[in-house]
This record gives sequence, structure tokens and C-alpha cells, in this order.
Amino acid sequence: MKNNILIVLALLVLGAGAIWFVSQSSQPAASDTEQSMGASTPAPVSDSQGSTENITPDGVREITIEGSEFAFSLSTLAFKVGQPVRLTFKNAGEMPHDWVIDELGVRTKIIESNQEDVIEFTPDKAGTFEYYCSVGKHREMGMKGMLTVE
Ligand SMILES: [Cu+2]
Repeated sequence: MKNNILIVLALLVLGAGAIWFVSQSSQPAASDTEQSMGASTPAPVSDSQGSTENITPDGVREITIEGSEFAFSLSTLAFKVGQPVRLTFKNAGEMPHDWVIDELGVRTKIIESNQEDVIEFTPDKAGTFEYYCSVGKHREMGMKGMLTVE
């Protein structure tokens, strides 16, 4: 008697397993494509919104700029007087680089390839200022850009 119950239970488990297996194997075609489409669609959106700049809840402007031979990833920037900036400078090149604005007294460290330096500053005056790399002749070779502060 006990053996019979065990056999019935075993058959139930096997039956449930078989039903589960069939329902699993019949679905992936649809759900996989949906998932991969769902995963790939939002990614570019968040990239284009978040990769280079963002404003934190406490009003800090976050921005990322990359330097390489011999240019910055952004050739123009616009900041606001009095709004704090948290700037991440990434060296995407092979040589050491930095990011400098003389008029605002702002500069990152000179960083090696694949390094990054984060600086925080608050522009205290309006104007148009050139930012540049102070290493070697990089500035003359095009490692510069225009910052407008309003
Ligand atoms: Cu440089």
C-alpha cells in the first residue's frame, strides 16, 4: 500500500515535471526575443542621457570628459555661475593628459592612460574660457575646447 502511494506520487511528480518541461520549452522562442529586445532597447536611451552629464538631487552637475591624442571628447562645454560641477576626466589615450582652465583656477592631475581623476569646482564668474591639456604641446595640437559660463 505504501509502495502504491509512492508510485502515484512519483507519477504525479513526473507528470508535473513533464508539463513544466513542455511549457518551458514552448515559451522560450517568444520570451527570449522579448527579453533581448527589452534589454537592448532601454540601454541606448540611458547611455545617451547618462554617460556624459547628469544633475544630482543636490544640484551638482556631473559630467564626464575624455582626453586622447590630441582632443577632448567634448569640444564645447556650458556651465552656470554658482552651480557646482563634478567633472570626471578620463584618459582614453596612450599618453598622459590633464584638463585645465587657467581663468577658473581649475585643473585635474596629469593622469596616465586608462586612469581618471574627479574634480569638483563651482564656476564663480561668467565668460568664455579655453580648457586644454597642459602636457607637452598637446594644447597646440588640438587638445582644447571652449567653456561658456553663464
Ligand atoms: Cu594631453
